Amino acid sequence: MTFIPQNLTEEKIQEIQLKGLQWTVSHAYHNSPLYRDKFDKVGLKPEDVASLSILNDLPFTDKEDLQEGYPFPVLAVPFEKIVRIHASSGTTGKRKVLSYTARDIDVWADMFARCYELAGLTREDRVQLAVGYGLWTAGVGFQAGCERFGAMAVPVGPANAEMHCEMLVDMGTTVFCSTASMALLMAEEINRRNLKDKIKLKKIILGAERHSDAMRKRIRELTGVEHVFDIYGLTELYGPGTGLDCTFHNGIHYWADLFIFEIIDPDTLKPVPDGTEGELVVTTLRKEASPLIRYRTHDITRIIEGECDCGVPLPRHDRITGRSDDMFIYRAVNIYPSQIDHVLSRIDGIGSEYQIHLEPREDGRDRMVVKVERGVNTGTGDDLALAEKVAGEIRKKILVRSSVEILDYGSLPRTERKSKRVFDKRNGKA
Ligand code: DLL
Repeated sequence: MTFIPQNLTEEKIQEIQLKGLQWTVSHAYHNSPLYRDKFDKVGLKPEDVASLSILNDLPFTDKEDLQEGYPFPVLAVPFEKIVRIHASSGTTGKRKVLSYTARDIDVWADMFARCYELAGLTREDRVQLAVGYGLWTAGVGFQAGCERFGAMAVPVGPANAEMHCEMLVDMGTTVFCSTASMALLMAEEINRRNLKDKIKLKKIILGAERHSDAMRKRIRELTGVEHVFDIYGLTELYGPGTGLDCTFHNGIHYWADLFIFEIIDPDTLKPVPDGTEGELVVTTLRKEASPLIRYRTHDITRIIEGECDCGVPLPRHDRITGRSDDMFIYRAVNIYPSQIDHVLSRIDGIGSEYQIHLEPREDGRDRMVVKVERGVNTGTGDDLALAEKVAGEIRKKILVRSSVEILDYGSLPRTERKSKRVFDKRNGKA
């Protein structure tokens, strides 16, 4: 069973990428008015794509292009070739709707099967799916990949913890797939119900949102699983399954024969050297219905150089540390929520869950309140010292003052979807 391409060399990947880029540019130029317009504006024709170095000259696309083209943005095939659409949740502005041909669905299932293979699954595995079905890509993506791979899907969906626990025990589930938030929720539930010894769970595959080292560690401890894998993906790029970390957990292998990943500086829009953090920009090589050319994901990561010890000949990017658009400015300091994650992950005695509240004050100065849960078996006696410690570390590492509230373990909301961490109530913001 090999879904992951073997015998790929760097030269071979570049060869595939150049062919794929030539096909995509020609396909998009001839079939999508949006792309033709973008190319005409910079005076480029498909014939100009003679080497991969031209990538830097190609125009970017961004979420506004998809939103303006609602409901069928960047469409490059006639309607009779579309067999399905998906849409992203779209918290701001219009939803982004992406279309799929039968071949797109097929490529996506293959791509996802690679993830299960990389995570070391076999056909004996029983894979419980706790992600949402419907317009979101997650449910059907995980399921189609599982069926293509040949393991047994247990498609519970985002049901309640009760139902999940029942299925974990009764179905002998070995692999659990969900958002990072749902994985934590379930890990706590497994612990609360003392199910650790009654279940056969070996692996958790989680993604869809940034999560901290502390959160992964907590999930592993509570469930006793061997591995927690980080799966990346976005609706625009088929959905979940664009890559996964291998059992060495040293970066996310991505499918460089299906898309090109570039990392750019989000301010200058210029590529950064390998190893440097920046914004991930993606170009698809085989996508028919909604091809992407230099699409700005706004996700922050870096390319990890060198070969992985696992021997898989596909390149790696680091975990997603945040989004270029989730930065907030507080007292003239630019802060990413991941920086707070990072600080909290390294302090003993607190849990992995937190919220950042930005509030206006009467004197006109804003206030940042960081609400953090006490560690699971920690008493209230040390709250004051703990709060001071957290505030002190935030001040030392991020250079801002904050008020820290220590809350009971489990008191912050748990969700089966993506968690909201920043609540900005300044100047009429939400
Ligand atoms: O979240 C697809 C997905 C579902 C991936 C389930 C993994 C598991 P969207 O709703 O379009 O698609 O959201 C995509 O979620 O641009 C990232 O900001 C974030 N994201 C996805 N996976 C990860 C991850 C799905 N592993 C957006 N780590 C992306 C951090 C992630 N952030």
